[in-house]
Amino acid sequence: METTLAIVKPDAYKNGHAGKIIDRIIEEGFTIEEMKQLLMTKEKAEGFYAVHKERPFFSELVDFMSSGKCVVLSLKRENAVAKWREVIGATNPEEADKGTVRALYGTNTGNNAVHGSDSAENGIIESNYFFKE
Ligand code: FUP
Repeated sequence: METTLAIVKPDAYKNGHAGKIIDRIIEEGFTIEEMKQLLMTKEKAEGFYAVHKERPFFSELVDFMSSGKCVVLSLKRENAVAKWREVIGATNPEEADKGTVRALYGTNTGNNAVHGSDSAENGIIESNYFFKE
């Protein structure tokens, strides 16, 4: 079993999509190991996206992620990382396949409704970042 971290980002949360996204997670066969709602501080968001700190969109990304409540979930499933990325679709919702979470609920690359880990190793690191404090 693999672990991935999912986040219902502030745009999706604010627009009332958290419940539908959590339903989808369950329908797709994931087990929710941990789940919490939180308002990230800027520091928490900066730490989470530290890999992007030299990128031009970093401060906008940190402002967005700390702009409102999120739901953070640690998920388990066979092939969890690839499966969740398939379910959420491309980073830019306009390029995401029809029916994916980002196509359904995202607005643009910055406001793209959800997060998914990009490797099994990061799935564990990111889950620990929120649930082993
Ligand atoms: P993803 O793995 O699909 O979440 O995408 P990335 O790790 O490449 O990017 C993480 C977040 O940075 C995205 F969810 C949104 C933001 N981002 C931008 O705002 N602009 C960009 O050009 C790329 C990413």
